[in-house]
Amino acid sequence: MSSELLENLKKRYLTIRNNGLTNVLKIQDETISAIRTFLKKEGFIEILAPIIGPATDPGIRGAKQVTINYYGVPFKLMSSMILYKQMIITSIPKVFALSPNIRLEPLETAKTRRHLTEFRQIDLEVAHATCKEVMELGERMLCHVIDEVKSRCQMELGERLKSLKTPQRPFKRYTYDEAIEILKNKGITIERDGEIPWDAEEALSRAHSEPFWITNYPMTARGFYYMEKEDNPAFLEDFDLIYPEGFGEAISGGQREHRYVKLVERMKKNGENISEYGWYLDMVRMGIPPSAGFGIGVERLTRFICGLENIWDAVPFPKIAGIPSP
Ligand code: ASN
Repeated sequence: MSSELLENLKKRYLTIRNNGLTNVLKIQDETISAIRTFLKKEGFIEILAPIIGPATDPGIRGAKQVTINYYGVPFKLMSSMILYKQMIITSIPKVFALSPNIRLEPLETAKTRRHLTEFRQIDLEVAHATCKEVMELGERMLCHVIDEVKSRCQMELGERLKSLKTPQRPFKRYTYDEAIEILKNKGITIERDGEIPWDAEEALSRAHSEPFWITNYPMTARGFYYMEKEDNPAFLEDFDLIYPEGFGEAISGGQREHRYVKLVERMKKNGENISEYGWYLDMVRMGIPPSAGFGIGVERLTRFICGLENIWDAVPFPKIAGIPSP
């Protein structure tokens, strides 16, 4: 990252005055409104997201959680509200929140142009739903948002208005194994039990002109809360949606493990300290409904819609790994 860019980020109070950013923020506002309208029509209720709690999402791809001292008790800043989504669907079967997340990403993510250490996701959960159902919902939601923003923000989108196309449904679906094969044919080899690295994911994204799904990531690569595939427990009932044109990951989600015994087994396999999950395990022991859901990153969606090179131009007050900006 150039030192000029670094200075720019630290002096956001100057760069925020340029027209480009004003347009982006108007588009972001319409994007969020369009998602809210869509989800409410689908019967979802919006709740207020938690910001701190005794435990948070450990499945954050190498990023670190932040712990604070809450009256003598260690508390976490939410890295995602997944555990709380499983709590709320015991009372509201279709729920979403605009949830702020903090993840101390590794320093090298400053170069991916799509990682923030403070970001927001529209996080949703549906009781008794399957992966297939929430993936279909995600497709309709993305198409709706693009249609709405294109009709409401013609001036603000400028040149991007022409190149931003409403995707064709249904989106293409690859399993993780198929994605690994495609990468192999491109000369990129990946261990079959890990995450798809950021640059490989970007290469895959660049090779597509429409968004596409990758399903069934390996159990060893993701959080304990995704259900194992019944016919092949080494892989999960989960999915990512990848934007085309090199923009990379859009959505991450899956079906949840709601069975107490299985969940404890998974936590142990993932090396979790069970004693840190007090309320969560008490709740699951009492019984929670099966569910599926996902989160869509708001800044990444803005970056894609606006066709921006850098994620830090898709947020008013960007926080990038290693840069102490306002
Ligand atoms: N929001 C994701 C989900 O619903 C979890 C995450 O952000 N890691 O599965």
